[in-house]
Amino acid sequence: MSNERGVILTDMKAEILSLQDAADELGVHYMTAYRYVRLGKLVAEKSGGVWKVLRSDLDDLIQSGKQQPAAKSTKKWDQQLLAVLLAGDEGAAWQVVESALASGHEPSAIYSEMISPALREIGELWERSEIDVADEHRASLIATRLVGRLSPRFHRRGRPKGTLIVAAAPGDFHSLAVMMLSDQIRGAGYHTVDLGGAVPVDSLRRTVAETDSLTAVAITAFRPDNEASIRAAIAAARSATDAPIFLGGPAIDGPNHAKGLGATAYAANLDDALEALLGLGS
Ligand code: B12
Repeated sequence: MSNERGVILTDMKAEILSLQDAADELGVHYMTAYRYVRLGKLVAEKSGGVWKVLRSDLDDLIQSGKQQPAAKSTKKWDQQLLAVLLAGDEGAAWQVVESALASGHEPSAIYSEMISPALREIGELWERSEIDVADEHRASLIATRLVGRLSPRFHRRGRPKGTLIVAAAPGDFHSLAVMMLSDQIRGAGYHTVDLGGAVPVDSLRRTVAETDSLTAVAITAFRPDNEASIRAAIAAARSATDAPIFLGGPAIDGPNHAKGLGATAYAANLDDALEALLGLGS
């Protein structure tokens, strides 16, 4: 087993810990440390069926304090973000995000615990006609700008674990969700090709065919009335690769629905997709 710097780990036994030892030093449960590995926060490699962690990588995580935010609550911030998004106040929205960052929250938590829930709430308010569609557009544009500023922070050192293409099918303009998913996948250590919303099927097919060492394709679906396009997009991707094609998003009801549309597997979230990738031997 060798790490990315080409050091033979067998010569560095003292520098290698089990994941349980790493969890003990972090003061967290084994499953929490395992989740850090899955999310790309803690670098670990599997050797002989056992996770191994380099002392230097554990020290990096401890130094950066990245293990702490999980215990913190974003409650205070998510309500504030919702209020300023609804008010259309971009400056205040960035201040809320900056405050959350300053208090130790990671960009991934800002996406999953602040921006996503705020947008879901805004979608529900629109559906109940409590806000105008213009309010929803204004809020989602501000959210897009926040994501643009946070995106460069989803970067992980070292060689990418693989490459994922992320896209939405023709007719589905929910590109913000594609951006957010793409950032999160990049934060977990993969290279991403972000095609955004409403990708024409021929362009998707060509991109899939031209992408070297493709690990998987991730299709997001936010429009429930768009099944024919989703099916066509998946068929186009499938004609150009044997790599798994994941389908997720609020327009998909679960594994049977996803498979019925031609996907390899359903993914409710990034963790599911990463688990499934490992299960498929990638
Ligand atoms: C912003 C928004 C818009 C914006 C999109 C702007 C943009 N550039 O993206 C605009 C205003 C253009 C828009 C338009 C429409 N929208 Co709209 N929109 C939303 C809203 C509020 C937020 C979407 C978003 O970005 N969420 C943020 C993401 C990141 O949230 P998330 O779910 O947590 O995403 C994560 C997971 O789902 C997961 N995931 C998702 N897919 C996949 C795939 C894989 C493989 C994996 C691993 C994971 C994964 O990873 C994501 C990132 O962590 C939603 C509300 C909602 N519930 O989401 C409605 C919503 C999706 N829209 C809806 C509708 C009806 C429409 C319109 C038809 C009407 C309208 N509102 O004007 C049009 C359709 C336009 C079109 N042709 O596509 C409905 C869909 C109905 C339904 N039951 O599904 C929703 C749910 C609102 C509602 N409650 O009614 N919309």
